[in-house]
Amino acid sequence: YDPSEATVVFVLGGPGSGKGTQCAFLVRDYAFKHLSAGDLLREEQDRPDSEFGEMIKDYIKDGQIVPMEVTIQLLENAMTASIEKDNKRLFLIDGFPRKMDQALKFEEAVVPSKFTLFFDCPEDVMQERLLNRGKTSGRSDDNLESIKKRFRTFVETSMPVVEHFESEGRVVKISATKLPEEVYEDVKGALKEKGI
Ligand code: UP5
Ligand code: MG
Repeated sequence: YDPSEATVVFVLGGPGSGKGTQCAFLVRDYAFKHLSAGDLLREEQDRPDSEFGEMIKDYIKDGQIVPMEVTIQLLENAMTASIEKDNKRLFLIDGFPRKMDQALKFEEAVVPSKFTLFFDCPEDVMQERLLNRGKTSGRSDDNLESIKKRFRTFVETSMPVVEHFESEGRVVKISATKLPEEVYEDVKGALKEKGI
């Protein structure tokens, strides 16, 4: 099997916009396999014999984007495993691509995405959610200093990816400020329109 047989929906949005939360609803109700790039990087970071562990740790704490070779390889491995082991080939790729080079490389070397779900959320709302989550998450980047850096990276580096896809008419924008279940109603409507 190879990942080019897959159907991919990118899930983008600022830090704390609710990507993971909405993906969890989708996995409950649809045949999606959820792949969070951030989760894959954190797993790789914690793998004892990883050659990238220290680098990933530094990038995440600093809100910087890990070099795409690492992230794309982790995604490809996870996609192949999902296709081979579970025969699942419908993917939600959460939190990736967050830089133009990653977007172009992934769509050329792995598979073009079907479309992008973009969760639109103001920074003050995201900040409150992340600080709140930080009380229990144990995530090294759920502190005010890292959060500010993540916002900056998002605006400067990741929004251009969303705008690029938008210019091609390949983005469904969803307002992410309502209750999780209310946001999810809009997500389901969007998927229906896309034939999923
Ligand atoms: N919450 C969610 N929805 C809510 C709602 N509608 N109303 C009220 N509360 C809501 O939600 C965040 C919090 O808000 C939770 O407590 C939730 O209950 C609540 P969540 O669903 O986790 O939001 P999400 O958008 O997934 O936030 P996350 O923090 O995961 O976003 P990031 O994009 O910052 O994190 P990610 O894990 O994707 O990336 C982390 C880092 O990894 C990056 O900064 C980067 O350094 C690195 N990375 C790369 O280098 N390359 C990649 O390709 C990907 C990541
Ligand atoms: Mg997440």
